[in-house]
Amino acid sequence: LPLFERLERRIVDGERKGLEDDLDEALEQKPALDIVNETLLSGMRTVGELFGSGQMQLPFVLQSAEVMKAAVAHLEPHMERVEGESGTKGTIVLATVKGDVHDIGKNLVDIILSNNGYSVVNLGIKQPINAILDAAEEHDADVIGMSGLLVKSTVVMKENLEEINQRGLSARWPVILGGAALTRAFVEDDLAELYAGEVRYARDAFEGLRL
Ligand code: B1M
Repeated sequence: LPLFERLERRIVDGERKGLEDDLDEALEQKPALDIVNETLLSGMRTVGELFGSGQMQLPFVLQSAEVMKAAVAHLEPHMERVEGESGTKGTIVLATVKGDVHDIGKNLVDIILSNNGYSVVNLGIKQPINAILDAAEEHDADVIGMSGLLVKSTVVMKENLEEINQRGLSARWPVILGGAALTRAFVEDDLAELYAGEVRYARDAFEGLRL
């Protein structure tokens, strides 16, 4: 297979051997972020479709995710960064919500924001709202970012916003929400209506950066 098709295939097949060599070759032709966005994410989309239609079993999805993570880790040092202002633009506390283990997208958001001058406190996966609010307080965060890929995570996000409201903290923390199960309309119409502060939807890591 040609290089970029082979790389995409590696994600789908969860084939790690020779990954780094292919990525190095790809880096000679394209910026690291283009490789992520055009090739690797396309492979992950295929994995999602195969899994969703019952053509791929969970352990293989996990393998694909591992290869995806290894690829992103290999590419990260090559990603463009804004020099000389690391962490000076503001602080975001970032977490995958309670009950959800998906973290590839969240970690991409971390990389993109960190490389562009924001300080990111990445709490990891399955984070209850208490932990998110404690970290936001401790780090004097400017924004809270929540990620979730499961449909049930959209419910958790709603409950989290209600909890922030109830604690009277919504004016203090604007919230950015992202993840494949959300829609812009759900966040910016339904959730924005119930949240007393500002809540916005980010379709991808770059929209997160812009917000
Ligand atoms: Co799971 N999984 N998974 N999974 N998985 C999905 C989400 C699913 C859609 C697959 C499918 O059925 N087609 C489905 C959810 C269905 C639903 O809820 N209706 C699903 C399921 C069902 C499950 C399990 C329940 C399976 C099971 O156990 N039977 C289980 C859940 C466990 C749990 O969470 N409690 C599970 C487990 C797993 C693995 C562990 C095997 C693995 C995750 C590994 C990991 O993350 N460390 C996995 C994977 C890999 C997927 C798919 C195939 C790919 C997800 C991914 O990494 N995409 C996924 C299919 C899909 O999404 N269509 C699927 C690449 C990533 C870069 O995209 O995270 O969307 P994404 O991030 C994007 C944007 O959304 C955005 O930016 C990123 C791009 O720039 N973004 C943000 C994300 N967060 C943001 C935050 C922001 C801003 C932007 O600001 C705060």
